[in-house]
Amino acid sequence: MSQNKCEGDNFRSKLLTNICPFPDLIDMKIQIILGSKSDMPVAEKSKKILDKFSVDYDIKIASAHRTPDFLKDLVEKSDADVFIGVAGLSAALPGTIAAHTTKPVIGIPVSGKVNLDAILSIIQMPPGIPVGAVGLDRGDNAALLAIEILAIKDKKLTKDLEVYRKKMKEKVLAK
Ligand code: C2R
Repeated sequence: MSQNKCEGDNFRSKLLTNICPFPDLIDMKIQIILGSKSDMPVAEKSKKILDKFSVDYDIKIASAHRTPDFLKDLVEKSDADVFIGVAGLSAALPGTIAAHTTKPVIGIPVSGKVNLDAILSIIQMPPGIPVGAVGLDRGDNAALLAIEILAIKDKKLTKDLEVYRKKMKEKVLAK
């Protein structure tokens, strides 16, 4: 059971008194954070994979640039095992998430007019604060990588990943 201070006997009353600002974070494995709601199509790809593997997740919009305090609070209070940060343009978001946690962070650069701006912002982290990066708009791969991290300690997820790859292989060979 997680140690989120929002849970327990008083959970409902805490909710009512607004002590618990992130009630849906409880027992959640993956926290997806979008820099803007305009990034939602990329998160939809992650959702599809996470739903397929029945992995719990939560999606929030929080920006390193626009809502720095909210983002810090969200990351520090989260019980998630893995974070996924989705951002375009000058994509400080995944790196800033990583600055507030020692848990693994996967960054998804969102495509735009330039593309390299977001890719390099996520990949070129200074030594000491790593962020794993997937390709442009690759919400699906970010979710799979997050599942692979969780699967290290979860035999069922490992099995499910094996089945997923087997089906993918069969599909490729059938063409
Ligand atoms: P709007 O569509 O809201 O103008 O956002 C978002 O991820 C989005 O792709 C345009 C783009 O700005 C990005 N954004 C960041 C950050 N906050 C928003 N890169 C950040 O903190 O890194």
